[in-house]
Amino acid sequence: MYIEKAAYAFQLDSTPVECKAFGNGHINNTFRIVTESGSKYVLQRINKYVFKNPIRVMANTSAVTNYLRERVEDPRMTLHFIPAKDGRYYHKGPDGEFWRMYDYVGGFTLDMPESDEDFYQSALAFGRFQELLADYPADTLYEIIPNFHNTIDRYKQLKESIEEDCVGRVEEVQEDIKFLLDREKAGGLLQVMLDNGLLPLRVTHNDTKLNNVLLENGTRKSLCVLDLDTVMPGSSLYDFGDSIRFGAATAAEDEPDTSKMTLDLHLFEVYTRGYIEAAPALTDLEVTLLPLGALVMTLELAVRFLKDYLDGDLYFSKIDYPEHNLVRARSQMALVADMEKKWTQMNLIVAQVADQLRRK
Ligand code: GN1
Ligand code: MG
Repeated sequence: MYIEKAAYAFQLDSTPVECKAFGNGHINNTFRIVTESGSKYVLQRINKYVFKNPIRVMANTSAVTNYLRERVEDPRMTLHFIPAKDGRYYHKGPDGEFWRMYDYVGGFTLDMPESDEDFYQSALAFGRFQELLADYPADTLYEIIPNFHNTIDRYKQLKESIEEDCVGRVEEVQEDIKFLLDREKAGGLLQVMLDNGLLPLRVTHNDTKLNNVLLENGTRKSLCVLDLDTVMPGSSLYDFGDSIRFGAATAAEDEPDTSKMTLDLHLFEVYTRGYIEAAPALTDLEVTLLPLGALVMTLELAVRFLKDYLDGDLYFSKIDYPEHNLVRARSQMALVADMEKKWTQMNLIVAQVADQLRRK
């Protein structure tokens, strides 16, 4: 297999001797490499269907991590990409696939928080990421996936897929479509505010799931944020919202029993506290709109999963059974419905936490 050969292309400290599949991301293929001297690295093949221009992905991620390296207290607090033997931060294989390598620093990731503290630590990690990059010129970064969190555009794409109905699945999802279209206006609100300058454009991570935070073995303190492929200009509310969608939910993203899917208000408060504490650069409007960030991101993922189900699972192609993306979409819709029920409490929590932590 080419994986081992790809490993040889990078400037490792000695010969690679072990290579094992690693991690559980939806998009890239990841391997852990051990060299003769015992050093460990992470090798990834970049998904070219999702990332049309892997060279730009590596330009963004290497620029941001090199910037962060000069500002963190501990080198483990940012990823460290390893150049290939030709000095580039990627290696292109003979089949046109792109590979990249970074230091493996140990630690672990979680799909569900095991304690409040785990989730709080993830909020600190994403808040710090936001804060450390507050002065980074966002407009110098490539927009890796255009309109990635532009929910207005996501709705447009969903409607196109409904129109095309290319695998004949539209009829069975009429109620789901109605649920999403009924909320189209709310879904587009953040984008409207970004477009008219009410919300600042920031360097954002854009994929702030709990399992993208590396925790230190033993202390369980957050070390750094992983999976920087979608780092690009965006809104802090996307980052906050995606963390809540994934980590403050009472069930997994693909839980088939939607009655199990609710928002845990206590975890919502825990994350809000950590994020506001670690990112004082947030504006008052950003803080006020944090609950909307959670709602919009959850709605957006429902739209994306449903669109992909209608397209025949082209984007979220790692599915375990034919309805997997429909199940994912429905779990997200259940979470939206529960957030709507808890809307007043969510806003009250944010107001109270902000009052405690941001009082001048
Ligand atoms: C994808 O690769 P992974 O699993 O971290 C997706 C995110 C979704 C997420 C849903 C580039 O992230 O946007 O929120 O799945 N990443 C991309 O689990 O589309
Ligand atoms: Mg990931």
